[in-house]
Amino acid sequence: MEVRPITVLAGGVGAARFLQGLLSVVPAEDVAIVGNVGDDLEVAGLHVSPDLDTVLYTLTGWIDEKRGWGVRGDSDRALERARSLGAEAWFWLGDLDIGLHMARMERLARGEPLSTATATLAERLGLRAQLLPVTDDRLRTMLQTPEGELDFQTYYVRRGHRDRVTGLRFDGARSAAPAPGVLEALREARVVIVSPSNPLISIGPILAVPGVREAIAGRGGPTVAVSPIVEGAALRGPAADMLRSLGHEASPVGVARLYAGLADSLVFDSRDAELAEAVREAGLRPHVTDTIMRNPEARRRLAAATLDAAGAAR
Ligand code: FO1
Repeated sequence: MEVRPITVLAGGVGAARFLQGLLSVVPAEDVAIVGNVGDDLEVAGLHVSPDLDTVLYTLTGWIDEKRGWGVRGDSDRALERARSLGAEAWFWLGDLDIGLHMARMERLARGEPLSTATATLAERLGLRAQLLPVTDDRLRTMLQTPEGELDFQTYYVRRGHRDRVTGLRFDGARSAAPAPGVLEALREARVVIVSPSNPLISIGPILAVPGVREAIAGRGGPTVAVSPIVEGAALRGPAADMLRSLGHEASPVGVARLYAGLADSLVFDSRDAELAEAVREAGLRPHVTDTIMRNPEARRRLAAATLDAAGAAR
């Protein structure tokens, strides 16, 4: 398999928006995406991969922009029927989205690995970037909270990420193998980008797969991370509170410390410009720009600035 020039580590919504910007400045054929599967779950026997699907729907124009996930304009007749028949159905699945899960599940049930099933769905939806789940093995993010240990979607969706997180565990990670092509994509790409996703629960599960961290740390070429934290807050989701409750600084400096030894540069928001020296002290070259991805033009500019930070010719 030919290795693409750019590999991006991706979580969900933030990563998908960043990638949308990236694909407006480089050809999609130049990009490989290594996606998080720690958020995956089974709903009524169907395997759902929310982060892979968010990337897939965003890059193929199907995404519900307002929510950031799911299919634009999707109906929920199946879900309503299930509820009317006594199902709890707390995880919202639209009708068109269920169709995708059925197509994926059919392949998984035949014994196809997740990476192959994902490649087929991506191709059928017209995605020209390569979308690789970090592993084909079962890997699940588990969070310790005062309510006990919760699986990711119970914490995030069912309980609305209101619980204080006191610990994290990536169930299955230690015995998981990188999916075919993942290590090559990380080692041999000209540039690796860590997208503006939660470093603990979106990028963390990717790095927890044996060999992944080593492949990135051992690279000859540049690795650039983008901070999802601006002025002590996350652009979306519980990243800031979680960083704090797990003993990290909720700032680009905290993010830089988490990526020290892995990335050589950190792109972060101009509003945090005064932290440049502290980011440098953490071991990453600081690059300050506007990181709020409010529209396609802002996404394009952030992607371009990130490539500039990598010293990549465009
Ligand atoms: N997020 C929610 O807040 N509520 C939902 O019911 C929900 C359903 C859902 C279904 C498919 C999908 O691809 C994503 C979905 N998400 C939902 C988003 C998802 O839980 C999170 O955005 C990610 O897992 C965090 O990156």
